[in-house]
Amino acid sequence: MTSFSLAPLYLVTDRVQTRGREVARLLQDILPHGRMMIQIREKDLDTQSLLAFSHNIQQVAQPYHVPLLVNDRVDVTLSLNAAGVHLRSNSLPIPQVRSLLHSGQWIGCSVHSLEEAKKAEQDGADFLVLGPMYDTPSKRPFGAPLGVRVLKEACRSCRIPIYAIGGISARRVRDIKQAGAFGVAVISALLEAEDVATAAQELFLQLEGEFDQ
Ligand code: TZP
Repeated sequence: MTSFSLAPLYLVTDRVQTRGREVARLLQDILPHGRMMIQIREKDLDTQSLLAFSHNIQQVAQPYHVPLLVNDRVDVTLSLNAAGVHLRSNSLPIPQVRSLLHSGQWIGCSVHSLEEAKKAEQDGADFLVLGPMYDTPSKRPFGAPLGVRVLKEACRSCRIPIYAIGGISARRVRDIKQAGAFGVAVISALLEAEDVATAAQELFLQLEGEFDQ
């Protein structure tokens, strides 16, 4: 497997949140603007459709050396020889997944509290995605957003990189970085943008900015 390094922008796919545009087509406009990673998160696709979708994204991303992770599906990750798998709270446990992956493949893990973050780090996750940080429509049924205070505590308590997710836009990146996060994970800030190239440029500009800690 090619060795990759983590990038500060983590795009999470949702092919029904693109205003009717193909994710692969949008990526062609996004990828030239900076270093990112992609998580395939298409929970409703059957296995073969998911494999085909992911393979297509992998082909588009490969020339840019973009690490690709697959949500929950260790089998699809292995079949694509992807950079890693992204686990959710009801996925196979981290130690079991670790024993199935090749060395060098990553385990990213979604967490929703400080306690979950600490546990996932102890269990051997390579990086965490903590959220929802701010209000975001798809997560309203699960209660109030965590807010930057919890992010700050998690960044102080954990040594592995943490990405913030949920309602992240370019104008919120400064606060997220000042809280100590390694990066941001987004769906709508990129995939729902009318002009995805400009949206990507704005996010990269903010992510690369130097802020007072
Ligand atoms: N996990 C926590 S919030 C969220 C996920 C998958 C949705 C993020 O979507 P957006 O559009 O970036 O707020």
